[in-house]
Amino acid sequence: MNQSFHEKLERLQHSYESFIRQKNVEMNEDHGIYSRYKHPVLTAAHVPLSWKFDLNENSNPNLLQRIGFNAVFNAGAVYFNGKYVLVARVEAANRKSFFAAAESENGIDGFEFHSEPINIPLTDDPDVNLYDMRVTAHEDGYLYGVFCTERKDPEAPEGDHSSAIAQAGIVRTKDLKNWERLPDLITPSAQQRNVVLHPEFVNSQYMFYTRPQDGFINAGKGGGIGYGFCDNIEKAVIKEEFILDPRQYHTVSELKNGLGPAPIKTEEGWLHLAHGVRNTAAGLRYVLYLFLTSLEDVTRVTHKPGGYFMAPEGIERIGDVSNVLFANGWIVNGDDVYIYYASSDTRMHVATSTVEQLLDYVKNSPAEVYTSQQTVKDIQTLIRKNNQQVKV
Ligand code: M1P
Repeated sequence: MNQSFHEKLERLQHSYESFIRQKNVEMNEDHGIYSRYKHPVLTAAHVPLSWKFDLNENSNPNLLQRIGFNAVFNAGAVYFNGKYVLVARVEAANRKSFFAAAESENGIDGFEFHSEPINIPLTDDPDVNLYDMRVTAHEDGYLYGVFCTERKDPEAPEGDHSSAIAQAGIVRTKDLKNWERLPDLITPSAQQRNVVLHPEFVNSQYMFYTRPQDGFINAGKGGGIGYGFCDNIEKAVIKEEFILDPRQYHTVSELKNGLGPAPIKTEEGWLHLAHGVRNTAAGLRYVLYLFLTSLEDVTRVTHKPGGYFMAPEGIERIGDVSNVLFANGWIVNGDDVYIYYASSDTRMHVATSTVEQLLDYVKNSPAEVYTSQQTVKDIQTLIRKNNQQVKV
């Protein structure tokens, strides 16, 4: 109990070091599409001690934590200089989110934060809160970060301290250390979240995936995952938005959806990871799904399996906002794919798969059907195919 400052510090450092050096363990799952891992890859407990404690005995003789951290989640991801880098949403105890990069040698364990969080420059209209960066390595040579920037709604009625305006902020870097802020994206929609930059020019223009929404929480009339084009990323204006992947009644994304990371280019099309949201008696449920768009026309969906690809399981179900899986980062390295997903707005996990497995899943799983009867028919088709094979 009566430990000296140095004993307390040594105990803290020892438990922190052994925690971040913990090896991860691949879990076997019968579906064969991807593997989960036993331990989350990045959490509030990974935040360095020097961000939390004043480590000077004179100014902090009781070695009390000075700054608290609530969660680390919704990370963008990029393979950079031979390292797997996550640009995570770190939420301090004061509710403010900011970005911090953490890197690992193998992408599944050993993630360590860079020495300091990322300081995003302000625009003329200062942001109150920043979150959910999508990192895109664009063919123009920059790494772009497109993120949600939030400010209080100036039209909020007196006494309403919750209404906010969400828009897409844009930064770019070449070294993940110095970030240049560009003007926020302008679109025809009242609010935007889940905006993502496509990695290649399309007809010599920058292409953004959008998620038009009427209000801060509700997508309202916003029809789903959208897209639009702009000529100049340094003053990005989308004049017209189109819908790529609509929301539909009685699907996993009937309430809202949003693109995750920038799509992966494969020989058979652009592979997209997205989240879908539906309402339940227990609140909103966020799941992940995949779809493929054409290489010739990136705005044409060629394959989309019905239902979800990943849904919250076990401990993933519980957190600050429970029953949520959200992914805005993945890394492809050769054929291997590292899917970085957050659970319940609390912690980051990894799931691994391959381009081959994901394309097989996307192309050969039954497409969305809209009735119970058609669902039964899909199952019967599979059973009868299997029965025929048994007879042969
Ligand atoms: O709380 C779940 C998620 O809610 C929002 O996502 P969306 O706009 O798609 O509903 C975001 O605030 C996201 O950060 C959060 O994880």
